[in-house]
Amino acid sequence: MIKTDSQSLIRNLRSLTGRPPESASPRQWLRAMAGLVREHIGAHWADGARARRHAGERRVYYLSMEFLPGRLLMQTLRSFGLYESCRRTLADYGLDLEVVAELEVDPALGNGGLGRLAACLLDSMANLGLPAYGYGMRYDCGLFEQEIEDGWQVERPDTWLRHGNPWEVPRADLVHPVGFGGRVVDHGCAKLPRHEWLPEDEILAVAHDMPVLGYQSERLNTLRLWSPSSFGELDLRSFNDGEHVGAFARRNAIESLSQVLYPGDASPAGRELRFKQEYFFVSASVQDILRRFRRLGRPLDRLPDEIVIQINDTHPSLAIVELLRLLVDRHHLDWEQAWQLTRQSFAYTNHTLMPEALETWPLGYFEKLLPRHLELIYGINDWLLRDVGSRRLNDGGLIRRMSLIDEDGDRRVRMAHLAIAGSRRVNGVSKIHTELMQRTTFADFAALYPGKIVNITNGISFRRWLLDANPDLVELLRSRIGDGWLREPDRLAALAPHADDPAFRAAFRAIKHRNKLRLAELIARDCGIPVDAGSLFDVHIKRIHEYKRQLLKLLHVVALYDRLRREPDPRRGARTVVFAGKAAPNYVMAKLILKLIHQVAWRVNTDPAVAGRLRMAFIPDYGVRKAQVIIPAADLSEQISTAGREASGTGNMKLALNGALTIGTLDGANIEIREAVGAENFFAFGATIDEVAALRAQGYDPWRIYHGDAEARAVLDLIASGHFSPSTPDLFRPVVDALTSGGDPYLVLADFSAYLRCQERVEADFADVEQWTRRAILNTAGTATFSSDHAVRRYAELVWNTGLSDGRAKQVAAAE
Ligand code: 26W
Repeated sequence: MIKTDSQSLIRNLRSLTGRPPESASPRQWLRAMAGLVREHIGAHWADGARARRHAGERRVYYLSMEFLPGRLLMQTLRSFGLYESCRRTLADYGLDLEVVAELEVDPALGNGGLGRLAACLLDSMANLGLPAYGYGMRYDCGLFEQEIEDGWQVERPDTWLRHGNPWEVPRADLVHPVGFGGRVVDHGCAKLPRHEWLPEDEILAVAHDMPVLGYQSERLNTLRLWSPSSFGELDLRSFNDGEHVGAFARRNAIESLSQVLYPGDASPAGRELRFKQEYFFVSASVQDILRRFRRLGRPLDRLPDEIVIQINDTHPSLAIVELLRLLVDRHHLDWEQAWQLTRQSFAYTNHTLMPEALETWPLGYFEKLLPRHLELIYGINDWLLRDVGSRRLNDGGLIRRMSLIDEDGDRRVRMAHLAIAGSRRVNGVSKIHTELMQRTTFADFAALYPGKIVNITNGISFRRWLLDANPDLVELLRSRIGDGWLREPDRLAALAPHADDPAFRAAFRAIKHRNKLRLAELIARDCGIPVDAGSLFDVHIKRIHEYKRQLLKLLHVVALYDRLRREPDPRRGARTVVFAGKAAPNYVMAKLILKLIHQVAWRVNTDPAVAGRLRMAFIPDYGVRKAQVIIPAADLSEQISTAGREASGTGNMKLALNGALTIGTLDGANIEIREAVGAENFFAFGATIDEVAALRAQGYDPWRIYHGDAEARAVLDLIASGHFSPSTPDLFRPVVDALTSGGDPYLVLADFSAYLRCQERVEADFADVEQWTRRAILNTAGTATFSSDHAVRRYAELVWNTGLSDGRAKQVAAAE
């Protein structure tokens, strides 16, 4: 078996790269291994799709502007039992599989939790044997590659397709035209209007398929990514006339659609491009979904029985209008019937309540680019507001508040209202976030449609975040509780009693230590900073955003630094603070915070007074790949958002699963993690959501804290004094101002002293090695409920009605 796999590998190498094994480069071997895996995948892929078509199950379509699937090679080699043969074959030619595998790119087609959640849910759907498709955009450049120059973030294009994508199957045969602009004509009569949209421009969307594998299962789903086709788009006459640049104008315009994930939205052109991207990808997806449905030969009124389309935040919400348009204009259904079918076919996940992140689009964009959709939106709005009126809920302002159109200012479509009106269910991503949706931002909708807003707390793939990220720990777990938890996550709870076994604790600790050494190597390589794997590894890793409060963590570091400078305390344990995360390119404050992190790190790491006690590192270019190294090595997980701001968080789950203790506010999924792992194994601090509201109502005054708390004052003064930026002493003035005179909506100073006290407890507790390890193990054991398998089961029950009851899931597991 191994021998034939080895021969196949070499055959792949020759046919895909044209090189003999003796002279192939590591990258060529990588391609050959991917080719080998693809051979194994190929047959299953086709079989799986065919088998499902007969089964007549409802298909789940997951639409997302972001996907962060991570690397696939190692996981798939293991899944198909190819790991050992590849390792040996490569070794025969003097190569190390682990080193070669490092060359695989990590597709950064996403920004944060929402994109990674999409990947975890797809993983679980495949794992549970649910027939599901992911739909997204195939961006030519991922988010961006983050480089650090003199402590500042510099964005470089992330050319992830430079060496091709060995996993994707381009489907030149699968294209859909996507229209923009033009006008709407009415072919009907007054009684029976029949509208037709005549777009001015049409761009072809081409499918590219990526496999999505379940754990050791033969079930394979598809992630279908769209890119615009500019094939043949060259004005040959201009070109021959010497217009070598102008001849490519149209090609460039088309290609710009999929160039980057977040076109800078500071300019109107950037915002319009994002709007076009959203429509482009949902139009192609909805056409594709209808195409597949039509092949079944069922009448259109069966649509909601056969499909459900989950939209990941509002970014794909134009899909609702697109489906309505196709049903009415192309399939000539009556409006009311088409709308009811549409509403039953969609479900919407909300990931944020922050007003600035709730999407709205100016009516002007619709007038210019999607005139027919605008008519349909007005129709939906009429329907919605009639519904509101008929239920006598109106309290005067209600119609205005619930309307799809925000009449204030430049008149915009509220995409969240469209998404709620057009969905069978709406879910929040943690208990508290769902409650806030019901109680605050969407209270009117909750009253109009009782039971529509439901909670499905996020989850994470244990295959990715333990099996792939922490193989040593998986081996240890196998030796004690087997690996049934990879299929039935609840079995992880069986680990808890082992926390009382000193031998198990020692083994658990040894693995953590090895993981810390591995992270120390990464830090030495990427940052040139030596760190001590014996110290407390304290990690704050996530997008840089004021609500996530990297600043609160920084104030803590500065306070520690200041204390140690004044009185070096030999009893204090050593701590290594690790930051990682990207700042949005035009988020000025986030970039300044990132710079401050570097300047504080520079001081801390070079001041002999704190040497051996405190170290700090910022790991550049955070993504799935680096997360897989950082997370298994963490002792302390920082989840310190201002209460009410973090919808859920998923990094918090990954860290707890890998045996980090959390220090966190009572926000998002932290609340549920604390319940699951036990309050005694979680460091909670800070203002609760109600306290935050009360503070705001009273009129939060940061100056009171500044004047009343000597340590807060000392820390802010030290930053303001230019101590961390001697050559430009005023550099961080805006940061200090934001926290004080700016009124700080994120209430950093309000939580400062509680946070410091809580950190003192952390420090004292970390010194008790045995107890700490015990609590770390209980974190791993307690996190079972945060498996994305659970989340998918809940979606299946509460939202999709796909009949994936526990019974069926077990049946699936047993059959495999
Ligand atoms: C341009 C519009 C926009 C705004 C915000 C696009 C994308 C975003 C975020 C980066 C979305 C995001 O990642 N949200 C996170 O979603 C996770 C999965 O539900 C949650 O766990 C996080 O709390 C939430 O911040």
